[in-house]
Amino acid sequence: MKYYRLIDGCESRLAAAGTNTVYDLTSARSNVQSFRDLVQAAVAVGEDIDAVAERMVSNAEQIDLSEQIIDVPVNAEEIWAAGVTYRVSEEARQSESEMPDVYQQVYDGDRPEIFFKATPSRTVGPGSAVGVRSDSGWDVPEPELAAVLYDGDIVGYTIGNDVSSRSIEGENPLYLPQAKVYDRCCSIGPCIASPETVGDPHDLSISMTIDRDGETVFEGETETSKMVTECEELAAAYTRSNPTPELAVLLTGTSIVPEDEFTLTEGDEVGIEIEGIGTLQNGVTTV
Ligand code: DO4
Ligand code: MG
Repeated sequence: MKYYRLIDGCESRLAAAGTNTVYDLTSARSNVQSFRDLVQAAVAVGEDIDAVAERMVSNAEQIDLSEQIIDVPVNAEEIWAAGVTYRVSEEARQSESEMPDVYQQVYDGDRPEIFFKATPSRTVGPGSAVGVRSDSGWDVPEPELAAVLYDGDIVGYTIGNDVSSRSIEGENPLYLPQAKVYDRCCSIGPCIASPETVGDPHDLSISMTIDRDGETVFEGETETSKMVTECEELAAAYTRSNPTPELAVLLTGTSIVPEDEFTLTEGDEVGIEIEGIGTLQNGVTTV
């Protein structure tokens, strides 16, 4: 199943989408208002989230998702990200950087690059604008498969946009936190797909389009099979010697990089689609 967080006035509701039907799970159990509530219920009875949700749907109202306001699908305390997990990312960073060797060493090395990306206050959901920094001249969206972790274990997958300043990171790799962490630097959504729904996370197509003034200015697609380090290994590297929060999101690295001449501009519309999960749409604003 796929799980959506809906805005209902000041409250939120949890919806579950099967193949043809979407159910308002909160209408079946008023204390299940979020993905966190569902996972906690599943952990308490030792079942997976789909099994718990499937028992709830017989008492749940059916809804039309197109009439709903969809929010960030999970209020994770921390969002982290892996880097240089696809050859295309390694090559792009080598070409932008004054210090290219560090990227090759990470791509070839045993220890993956894992970095802090965002807090909830810096994260936007579907339909909201992501940010490009006012002090950056070269910015890109980074379309990434994202794992959702509960107590360090993967409990679902979503789509992440690791919006990044290539000019700031390119100037010096030690500027990475400023290239990566700022207002509206991250988007996740539109839903969380259960591991059973996604199937093999390393066998998914992923594509990105960027529209400007009604015209498509970038289109690219690839496969998560090109990822050099698997999601479980990235999650293990993130949680090792690191007390992780109850809920966290781990972006798994970018697989599509626009050509060097491209930079994101205020007003652009970015669409990222991952097979089995959906499409994450965001505008762009200067922050
Ligand atoms: O090394 C810098 C960040 C890499 C990254 O964000 C990616 O490969 O997606
Ligand atoms: Mg990235």
